[in-house]
Amino acid sequence: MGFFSKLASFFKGYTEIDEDFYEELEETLVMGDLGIATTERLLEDLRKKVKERKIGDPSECRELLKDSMKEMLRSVRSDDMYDFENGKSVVLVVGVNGVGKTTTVGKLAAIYKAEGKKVLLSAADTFRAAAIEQLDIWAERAGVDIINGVEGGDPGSVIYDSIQASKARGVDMLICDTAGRLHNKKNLMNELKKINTIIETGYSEAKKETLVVVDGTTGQNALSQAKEFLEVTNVTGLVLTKLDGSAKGGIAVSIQNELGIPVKYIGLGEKLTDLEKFDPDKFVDSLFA
Ligand SMILES: Nc1nc2c(ncn2[C@@H]2O[C@H](COP(=O)(O)OP(=O)(O)OP(=O)(O)O)[C@@H](O)[C@H]2O)c(=O)[nH]1
Ligand SMILES: [Mg+2]
Repeated sequence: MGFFSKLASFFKGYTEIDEDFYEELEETLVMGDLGIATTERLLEDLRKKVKERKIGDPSECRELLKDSMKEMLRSVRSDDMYDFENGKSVVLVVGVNGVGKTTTVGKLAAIYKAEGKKVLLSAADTFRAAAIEQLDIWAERAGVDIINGVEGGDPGSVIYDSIQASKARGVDMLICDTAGRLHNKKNLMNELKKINTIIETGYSEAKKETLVVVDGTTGQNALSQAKEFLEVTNVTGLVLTKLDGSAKGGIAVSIQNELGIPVKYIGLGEKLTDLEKFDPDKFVDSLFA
């Protein structure tokens, strides 16, 4: 059951749309991880619709609110947002430690492989012990090849080797796992810049997709994390993981509204098949179901 399902009884508890109604609604939306800015935008939208359409019955607001959320989510999406999945592409997967990057790389590999694409994984997290073995296991599960570096080695050179291998083997999707933690945050961001340069100069003919992975159970923290990556790299999409562990889900709406970047995939579990493309209508319906 979605967090906003409780709104059904909430709407029934009011006989008219007054300031108390808006105030309580605002509290509920903020509690559902929508954040202040997005909540205010949604309420503004709702007030406008209520006024324009001369709505007096609070229960009608439920559908209006759902529509506003759907419109909000659609507005950050474009017809070509999945274009990188067709043709030669590099998918760079970034995010802070523990959010689900490596798992997402494995799941993406399985999806693309099932679509008949030639997939190669790049184990560019050379920092954390056992990160390479972890990705190796995912490569095996998905049935795809992997280019490994050595622990403590230079991530840039793993990326470089992976690009050469992609060209030589006619790879469609090169998916790169990266470290979530280096000695400090500045190091992490500098490393990402280096990796970007290597991809841009070494594989300029490929489409480039940079996915920031955030953990859906961390609420508004996910938003501030994603913002830091936006400052150093050209983020083209978000992946929201662990939604199976959170009933709230409002973060999916607020993060897209506030960053203007679409969530392209959602993680719904720890298994290979637990990754889906984000569907705004389906998602909003499930929040209210
Ligand atoms: N329930 C659930 N767990 C997930 C999901 N995605 C990842 N996980 C779990 O989250 C934990 C961390 O996942 P990783 O893929 O190792 O995360 P990471 O970002 O690569 O971590 P670092 O490499 O340490 O930065 C693991 O226990 C995963 O099984 C998801 O969608 N749902
Ligand atoms: Mg990892």
